[in-house]
Amino acid sequence: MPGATIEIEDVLRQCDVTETTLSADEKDQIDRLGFIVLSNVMDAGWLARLRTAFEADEPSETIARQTGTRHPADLIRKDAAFDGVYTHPKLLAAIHHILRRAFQLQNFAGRDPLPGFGQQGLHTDWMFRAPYEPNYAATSLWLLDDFSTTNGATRLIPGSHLWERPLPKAMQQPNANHPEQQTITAKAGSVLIFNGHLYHSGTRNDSKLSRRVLQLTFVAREASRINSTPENLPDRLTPAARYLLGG
Ligand SMILES: O=C(O)CCC(=O)C(=O)O
Repeated sequence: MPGATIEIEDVLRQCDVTETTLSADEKDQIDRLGFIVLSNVMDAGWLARLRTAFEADEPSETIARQTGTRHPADLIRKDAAFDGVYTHPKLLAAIHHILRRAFQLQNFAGRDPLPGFGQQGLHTDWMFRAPYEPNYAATSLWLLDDFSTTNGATRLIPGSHLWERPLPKAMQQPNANHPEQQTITAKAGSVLIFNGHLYHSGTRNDSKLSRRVLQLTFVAREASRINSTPENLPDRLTPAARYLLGG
């Protein structure tokens, strides 16, 4: 019905999210550790389509030469293969479990640290918040390549989303390592989802291999800086997809 309002509960239902989309163990891991790795989310055919669409992004090549990291952008307008990413039931169930209220996408782009590049300092994806405050952001990385210990995989500090004090500035420098940090290794086709208040970062790609991910950050709807439907969205997008994009 034109003009009908849609709520997050409708979106979750339309995207096939139910109470059991995540198991009790998965929810517990997200609560305690602040992250989860889901294996085999993308099958070989979908992975191949996503890789091809990722590589079709020519302007990002220019950016790569300057920063050493490619960031293919505007993905939704470029290829329908991306539609199933930000509307995936497991992803939405995990994001809703973290944020517990209406949310939307804040950022959806590729990230590909080329050999020799990609080291970041440990950071969170949202400002530090007091323990009594809710979570404001949640991020997901979709692995288009394997994550190994040498090709620039994500590092994170399990449980740091529950800290009552921010990480000291010196520990946030790219060359600093935290004793509790863990490097995530996983197969292409996996999805890493983490609380936006968890300390994490990309690491330097010390291999000759690529380490492409799709990077999605969701934020609580009331805190989003996107307050209307983005322009020129493809006609094929469902009402749920449009809502998730800020409409
Ligand atoms: O690509 C990664 O491993 C993490 C990237 C990240 O944390 C960022 O770009 O803020």
